[in-house]
Amino acid sequence: MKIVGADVIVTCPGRNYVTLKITTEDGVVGYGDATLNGRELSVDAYLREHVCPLLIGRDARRINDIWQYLYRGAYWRGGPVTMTAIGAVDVALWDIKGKALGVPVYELLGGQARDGVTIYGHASGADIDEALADAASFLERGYRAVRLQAKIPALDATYGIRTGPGLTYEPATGDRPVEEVWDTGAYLDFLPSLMAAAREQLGYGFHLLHDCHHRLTPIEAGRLGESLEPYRMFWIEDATPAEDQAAFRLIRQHTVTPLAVGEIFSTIWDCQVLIGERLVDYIRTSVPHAGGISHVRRIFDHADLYGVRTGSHGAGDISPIGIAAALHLDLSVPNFGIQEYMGHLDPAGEVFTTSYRYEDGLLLLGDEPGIGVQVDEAAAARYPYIPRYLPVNRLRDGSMHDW
Ligand code: KDG
Ligand code: MG
Repeated sequence: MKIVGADVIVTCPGRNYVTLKITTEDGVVGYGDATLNGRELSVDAYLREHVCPLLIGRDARRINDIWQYLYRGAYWRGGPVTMTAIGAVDVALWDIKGKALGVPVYELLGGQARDGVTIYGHASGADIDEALADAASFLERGYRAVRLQAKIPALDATYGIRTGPGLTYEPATGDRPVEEVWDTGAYLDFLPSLMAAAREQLGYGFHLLHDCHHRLTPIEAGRLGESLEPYRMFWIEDATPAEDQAAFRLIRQHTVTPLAVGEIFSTIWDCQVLIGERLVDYIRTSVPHAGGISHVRRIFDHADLYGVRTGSHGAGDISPIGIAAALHLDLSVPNFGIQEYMGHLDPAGEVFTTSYRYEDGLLLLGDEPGIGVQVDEAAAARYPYIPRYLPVNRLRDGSMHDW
């Protein structure tokens, strides 16, 4: 089953997506998500210049060998660009294998361990009332878990907040990063009042999550976790800059609020200490950014040994292909925790047709062979790439601050 084509499709149907398309000699086509938010063209170039030519002529059935060839065979291994590129190849090959055998990928992973995948939605608002109204609308639609963010009153702008009622927030805007002012003290003082209001008005009958976006020091994270304990958070996410695994030892000393981290991790080595020392409760590595289904499955297996559950990243900058790939893994692993899901705004639906569907707080996969996402290349061509960037943060004195 020789690979005869490996092509990259870059498109911006509402936001930028990079898709790898692999074609075999017998005409089977597989797709992988190669989107790396704000660095889209670096993965496009890595694939086109350094990976696609090496795929031609290889046997598409040998996913493990191709993965090892691209990872072990590269002197400059690891990192988000390389691992996103490898992830796209891996998912496209799983897609091909499923289509060739006529089964959905989750069947190849051992079959379903659950009926559907519990997701959490993103609720936010310009103030507490607006954020709670948004959260209530998720609960009315059947969601059992909601991430809650609200604008910090003392700041002009806060990342992760939708721009108006009825809208979802878009993480990347503008052809250069917007500069926002960050104030940790104002954030730490405000957040308990948001979560207190959420529990008071919406009750305890749903999972409540919050994302700190890597902005705290370990002791600040400990203080935040402790201050939120009465509100029984499902997790606080990315409390401190994620590359410092040892920081979580200090956070753990101060709070029993569950911790999640890992959306920016690329390999199992990035979370080896975090998992092995049980320093986190949820690991957020995602299929597209951490080497595909093959590698993230290893991370999840490692996590299972230590009682750490999965909670994969699923923001809108992960394409429908990346989300679908995640769902196949979510459906099959023993230690599934939760899956983030922001959805995709139109006109993404013109380019990507998915077989997964929402029902009563869950995403359900059908029995379509492979990953279950079709790509309309003519539609993709109507939406050329547009440079878009996430904002950056400075303190009030002008210092750059962490994401
Ligand atoms: O590309 C980065 C975004 O996906 C990220 O900022 C969103 O933190 C995020 C999340 O948890 O969805
Ligand atoms: Mg996050």
